[in-house]
Amino acid sequence: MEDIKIERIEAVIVDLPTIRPHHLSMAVMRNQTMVIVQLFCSDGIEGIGEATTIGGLSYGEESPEGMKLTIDTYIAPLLQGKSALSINAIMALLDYHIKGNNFVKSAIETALLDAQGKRLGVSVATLLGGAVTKTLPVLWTLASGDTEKDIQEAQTLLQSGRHKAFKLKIGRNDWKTDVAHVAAIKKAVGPDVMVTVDVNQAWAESIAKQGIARLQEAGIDLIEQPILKTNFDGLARLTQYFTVPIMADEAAGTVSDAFKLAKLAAGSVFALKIAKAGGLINIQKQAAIAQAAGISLYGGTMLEGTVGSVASAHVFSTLPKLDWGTELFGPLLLTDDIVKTRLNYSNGVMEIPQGPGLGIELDMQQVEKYKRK
Ligand code: MUC
Ligand code: MG
Repeated sequence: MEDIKIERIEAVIVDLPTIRPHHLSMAVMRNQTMVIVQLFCSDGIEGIGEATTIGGLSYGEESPEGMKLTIDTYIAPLLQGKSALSINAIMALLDYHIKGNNFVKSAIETALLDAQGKRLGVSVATLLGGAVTKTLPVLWTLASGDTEKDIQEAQTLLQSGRHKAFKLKIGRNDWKTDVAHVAAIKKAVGPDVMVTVDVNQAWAESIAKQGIARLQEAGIDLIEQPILKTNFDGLARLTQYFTVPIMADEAAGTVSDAFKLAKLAAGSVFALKIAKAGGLINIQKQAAIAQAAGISLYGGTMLEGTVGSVASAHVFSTLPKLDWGTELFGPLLLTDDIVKTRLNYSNGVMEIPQGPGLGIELDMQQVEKYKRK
């Protein structure tokens, strides 16, 4: 194949309202801000990607505004004129010149994979070795900030069959109040519905020991990131102490984090997210580490819109064992979308688009409508 160059890269900030406020320990979201990347190649093919975080700078170390600036100022000039055909070479070049900034790197890698898939007429999952499934289980996060509203939301979703499992976000209140909130929801949905809890680092280790004991008693299936992400030893202690599985989310950022956690047996499950890992290829590396260490996997989200969720879905679909399913519900939390065809969610699963590349197309009128001016 003759060489094909990257001609230009454009990044826009898109703000979409959420269907209701989404309460996390560190922020309340009323809209979601996505950085949408378009990568134009010399053969006329365009790849798309998404860099999204949660609550400005309250979750990750990259803000939407900073991500756009990084792309415009550093990445676009660096990649202009480079070959679009070796994604590994481009990612190595980015790692050499740009430290960190994994959310942005994930968006660029996604756009390169999308373009390459379109060029070769195959899906991103095929480029990554091939999918083992065309659908993925997707849970829903109850985080309205109100116990009764959460119970109603759960019941409506169970009745419609769209979701069969839930994740609860806690850590904003006194731990006993939070545990009572979780226990009430678990009791309402019953023993057959999987309920997991994400503390988003809010507990000290001593509180976590008391809180997790109560959550375990209440029948909660999985505890996500109870303590500070840097406390790997504490996560190992909790993992060993409790029967209920403990999941590393914020702690399991990069490939190297996954290796260190696996060495310490800190966490019995890893939440994989393309943004934290710096791309889809690194997800497969993290998954290999987890698999070798006997750690289970969960397909996480940075609450991306459709572009980022589909990119995540493609790589998650290549993993032979995703014991805890996924939380790729981001597009459903938004009132509108910026792609031509919205994703299909029903019967507890999402359908992964099967066309070339990501298998989705931006609706430029919608992008224009929600683009930050
Ligand atoms: C997180 O920490 O897991 C994922 C789902 C959700 O509601 O929040 C995110 C962030
Ligand atoms: Mg989490």
